[in-house]
Amino acid sequence: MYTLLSGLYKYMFQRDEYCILILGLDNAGKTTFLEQTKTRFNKNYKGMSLSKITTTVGLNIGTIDVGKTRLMFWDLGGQEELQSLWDKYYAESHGVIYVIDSTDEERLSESKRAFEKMITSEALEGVPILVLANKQDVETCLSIPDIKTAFSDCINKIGKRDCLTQACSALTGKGVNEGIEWMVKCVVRNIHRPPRKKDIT
Ligand SMILES: Nc1nc2c(ncn2[C@@H]2O[C@H](COP(=O)(O)OP(=O)(O)O)[C@@H](O)[C@H]2O)c(=O)[nH]1
Ligand SMILES: [Mg+2]
Repeated sequence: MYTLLSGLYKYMFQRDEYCILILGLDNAGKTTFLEQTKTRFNKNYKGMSLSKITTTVGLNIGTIDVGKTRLMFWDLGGQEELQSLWDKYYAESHGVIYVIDSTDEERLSESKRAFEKMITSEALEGVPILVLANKQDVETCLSIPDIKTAFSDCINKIGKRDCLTQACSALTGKGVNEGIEWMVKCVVRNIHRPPRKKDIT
């Protein structure tokens, strides 16, 4: 009887919570993506003006609910000296969103190096990765095939995990819902990292 009631309580009042890291070089659009996501998924959220976002030093946190799934985002600073802090968060995370600035060809190889270092980290084994080719609203930006070619020697390091490259504009919101919905599906079915159980508040 107790099991039945506690199961019912959990069904009614608990939600599965997943931690998602938002990584990528500084200026890639991570914080803009987080604000855009919160604006789209939280009905009453009045976000800051996207054009007024400034460099992140430290960490931005945001939460969205998609049905009974709660995603908690950690948007970490991407400057070189802050990248060394990323791996402190790996063991806690259920998914990674890696943001690339598709207009910055000059720093593409730097972004690839940071990506490679991240995906080869043992603490992230099996964790789904959404690669966002951001700033696709800029006409002269690199295309998805261009970016996939530049990142091609990372492919065999991705291992057994879900990985999707999604064209996106954090500024206009294009591709944001598709990316988030994909991530929700992946974390929910990933049996290697159980969610945290949280009472609905
Ligand atoms: N055109 C365009 N600019 C963007 C987009 N996303 C971010 N930006 C701009 O890129 C700059 C850096 O964005 P920010 O979110 O602070 O990057 P972060 O350092 O990765 O958090 C800002 O000037 C943003 O307005 C996008 O999708 N399109
Ligand atoms: Mg930022």
